[in-house]
Amino acid sequence: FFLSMNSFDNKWKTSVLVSGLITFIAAVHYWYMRDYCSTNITSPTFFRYVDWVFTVPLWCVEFYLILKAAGATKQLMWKMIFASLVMLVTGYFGEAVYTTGSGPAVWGLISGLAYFWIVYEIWMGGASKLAASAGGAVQSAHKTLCWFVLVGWAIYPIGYMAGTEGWYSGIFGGLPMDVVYNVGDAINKIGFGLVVYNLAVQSK
Ligand SMILES: *C/C=C(C)/C=C/C=C(C)/C=C/C1=C(C)CCCC1(C)C
Repeated sequence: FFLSMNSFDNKWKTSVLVSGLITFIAAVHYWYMRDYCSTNITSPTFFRYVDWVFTVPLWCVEFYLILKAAGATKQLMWKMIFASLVMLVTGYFGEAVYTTGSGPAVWGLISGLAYFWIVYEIWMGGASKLAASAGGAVQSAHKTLCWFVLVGWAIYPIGYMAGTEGWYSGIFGGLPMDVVYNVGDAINKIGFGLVVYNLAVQSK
């Protein structure tokens, strides 16, 4: 992403740069997580959430950049960033702080509500109207990103339910949480970056 950046129109340069940043930040954290896992033989929960706190808001910035040409406002971007931070902080509470009794289920539910707020905002709120009015490559990229959030992001709550105790443990308890999170990150960071890259190539 970094090396190809300059071959694109100015309009797309920042978007490709952000794709590079998201994957680069994740690469650095995975480097630490690998060390942490092999030394402590436990999940690198803290590093994972630190990574997400940087990369998920960047994801929201990317959404905004793609729709900027269609008239997206910074207000939309900040709304999404706020919702994503609520989702991550409450998820961390359930996974690492309030880990007994109904703690994980309750905090996971609050986190899930913030997640659905984002889903609603991009599928049916202001962002979808802007994308429809832009049409063409912008609209189809927006649609693809919407599917990433609805399906790709839904991998994370599955990992959460696999790794915490709650009413859902009988359903998801057998899955390896870290593997589920790793697959989610690969799809949502690399796959997402490629969608943005493709958009830049198409409308170059
Ligand atoms: C690159 C990293 C990404 C796109 C991470 C996304 C993380 C989520 C969508 C996490 C969502 C969660 C819930 C919806 C409920 C349970 C707690 C979380 C934080 C795992």
